[in-house]
Amino acid sequence: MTKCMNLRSLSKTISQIENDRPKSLKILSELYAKKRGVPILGITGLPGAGKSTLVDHLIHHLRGQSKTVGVIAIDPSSPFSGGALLGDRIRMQRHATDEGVFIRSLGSRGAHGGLSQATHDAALCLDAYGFDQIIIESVGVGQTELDIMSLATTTVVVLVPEAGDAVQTLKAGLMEIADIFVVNKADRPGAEQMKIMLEAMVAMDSKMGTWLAPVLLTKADKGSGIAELWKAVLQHGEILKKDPAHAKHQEALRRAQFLEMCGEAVKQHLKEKLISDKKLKAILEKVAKEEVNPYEALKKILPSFVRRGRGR
Ligand SMILES: Nc1nc2c(ncn2[C@@H]2O[C@H](COP(=O)(O)OP(=O)(O)O)[C@@H](O)[C@H]2O)c(=O)[nH]1
Ligand SMILES: [Mg+2]
Repeated sequence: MTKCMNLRSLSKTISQIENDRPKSLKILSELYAKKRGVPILGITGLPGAGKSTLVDHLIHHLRGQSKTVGVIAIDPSSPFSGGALLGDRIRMQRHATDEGVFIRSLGSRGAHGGLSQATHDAALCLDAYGFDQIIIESVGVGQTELDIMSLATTTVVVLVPEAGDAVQTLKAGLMEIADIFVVNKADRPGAEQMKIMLEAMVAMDSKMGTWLAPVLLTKADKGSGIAELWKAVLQHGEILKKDPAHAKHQEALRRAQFLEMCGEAVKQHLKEKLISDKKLKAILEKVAKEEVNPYEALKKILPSFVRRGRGR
């Protein structure tokens, strides 16, 4: 990590990008030029599963190896960066004065191109600023999480012994994103059964030659199982380096991200036009009042945009 790292300026940079992405393209471009490809560990699972507690202990473990850690804690349901996320901060409080640790919360507020884009940008900042490891904690396993977790090099899905039913319903999404399963709160009854069930699921789902997601038991509040979890994360990272499918996957990811960036930029451009262009604004109002057919309006607007945009 660079010695001159300034956590305050990092925090300001992330806010600036979050608040006005279109105006931040220069900063993002400079950050991208400094990008080193730091591994990202994604931690997801239902609220209360113990993700933040696990992250807190993982930070401790990594700091013990003199590794610096940047954490992004996400709660899509939270309209603010705070609120429900306060719990995450408290859980990781003991690292607040450590210069080698940076923790940033992201809610859905102010996320210009959506939460997934905001997370991507924040992760880029952490990478460019020189952290050795990035961790993203994200609540739940909905579509937003699937998008966010696609940024992760390794994804850990955290469950608890009582989550048997949830596993059945969330099965498809979970299987797809989990590189490692953690059954946390292993001090409670049913942990071993849960592990057996997950292992059976993994065995059924896996294709020959690919990584078999291990199922680990942890007691995060006691720091138990953390070293084993970190070992599995490193093992997964090593396997990825040798897997040709991983490079292809990364390419597909960058392609999708770029398309999303383009779409977002066009949307922004259109929004600005709708405000400044009287003719467009009039059409928008007519659509709102159901005075025109929106599909006809779109057919009318679209060619004019293509023409106007040409050659620029
Ligand atoms: N019994 C038990 N409680 C735990 C364990 N790990 C975390 N907790 C508790 O579970 C609650 C939720 O933890 P938190 O890390 O905030 O969950 P998150 O919402 O997934 O981030 C807290 O009260 C933790 O102290 C564990 O292994 N066993
Ligand atoms: Mg949490």
